[in-house]
Amino acid sequence: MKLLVTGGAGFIGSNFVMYMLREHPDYEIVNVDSLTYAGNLENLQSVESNSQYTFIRADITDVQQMEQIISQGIDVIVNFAAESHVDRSILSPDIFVRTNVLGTQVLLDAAKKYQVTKYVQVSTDEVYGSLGPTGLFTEETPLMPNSPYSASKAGGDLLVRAYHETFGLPVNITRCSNNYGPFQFPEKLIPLIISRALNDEAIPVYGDGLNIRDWLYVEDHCSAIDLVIHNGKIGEVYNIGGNNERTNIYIVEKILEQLGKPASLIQYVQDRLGHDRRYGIDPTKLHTELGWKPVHNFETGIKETIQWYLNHQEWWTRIQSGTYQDYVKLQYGDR
Ligand code: NAD
Ligand code: TDX
Repeated sequence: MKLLVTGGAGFIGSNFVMYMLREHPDYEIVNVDSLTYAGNLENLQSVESNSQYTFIRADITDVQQMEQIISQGIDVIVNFAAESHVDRSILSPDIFVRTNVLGTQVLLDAAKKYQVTKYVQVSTDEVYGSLGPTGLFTEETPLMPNSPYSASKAGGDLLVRAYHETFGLPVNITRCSNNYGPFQFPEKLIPLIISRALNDEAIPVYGDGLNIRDWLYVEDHCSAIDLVIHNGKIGEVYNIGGNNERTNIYIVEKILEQLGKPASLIQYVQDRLGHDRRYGIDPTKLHTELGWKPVHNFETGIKETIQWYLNHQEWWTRIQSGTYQDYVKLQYGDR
């Protein structure tokens, strides 16, 4: 199988590339990534010399480049490429619409033109909006996105659905809860807490800290996508989640405790605009139809993740200092 992974230099994409090369050593993987601030080739050092793996720097909104790449015998496309950070979408929604909506449409057109076997859209539980204290998101929950990020992801999802209904494109959409694990960019909550705590910097907690997220270890997300690629019923949506709901303040306190850092680092700050109160995924369909089970438990997963950030301080300090962006400029120019 020849797999096109877009956004494979980001957090989940790079974990997925490594996971697939390990689980399916006979597959060819083409990783297409434009290397925005969030794309980091350092994540993929362990597979750089694997002959089954190729990296191409390209933007998913570039029709010519996407057609050129997809015309080279791609069987399956897995689209991870996206602008992914909610706070950034509040500051600059335009790039979110460009990559997450237009980029998806460009990939869908090329997938249709070159008749791929399957197109998988990696989406998020945030498209369903916010939950009250009870209930869970199922695949039938109406889309009610609240941030420019989630609205742009919902826009992408609706195009994927439409290409299936209108043109019969063989698609799946996956909607996963919050991921954590190695190689997550230090703007996201968990690596932000770890990196700031290690520097004895204040930890900004939005609002009352009681917003709830449903956390899943990144490798469990990868195994779910692997199953969807192979066994997902064409046209279906699959929710992915680990039944691990935690308040933000629980996460902050847990990490500070594990690092032996004082609770006085916690600083309550102004709430995020449009801040969704609670996410919770019902993953029954994935369990019953595809037999998926997460293997990482949250308490051990978070310990391992903290240890990973302790062992890879150079990785995140290079990102924070901008050295990595200097390298990208040097290596690729301003393209
Ligand atoms: P990330 O921001 O770490 O990585 C995104 C990658 O996409 C980067 O490597 C970036 O360079 C690349 N990219 C961005 N714009 C591009 C473009 N126009 N062309 C080519 N490449 C481009 O994001 P992530 O956290 O790894 O998320 C990956 C996917 O999973 C996203 O689609 C996101 O919506 C989805 N998702 C993420 C989470 C989560 O908790 N992080 C949960 C559910 C779903
Ligand atoms: O400094 C912070 N303080 C804080 O209280 C940050 C960065 C976040 N938060 C809160 C906001 C959220 O309630 O923590 C929670 C998690 O925030 P993020 O890490 O920004 O994630 P979230 O907004 O939940 O979105 C993530 O999960 C779903 C990913 O970024 C998305 O790409 C994915 O779709």
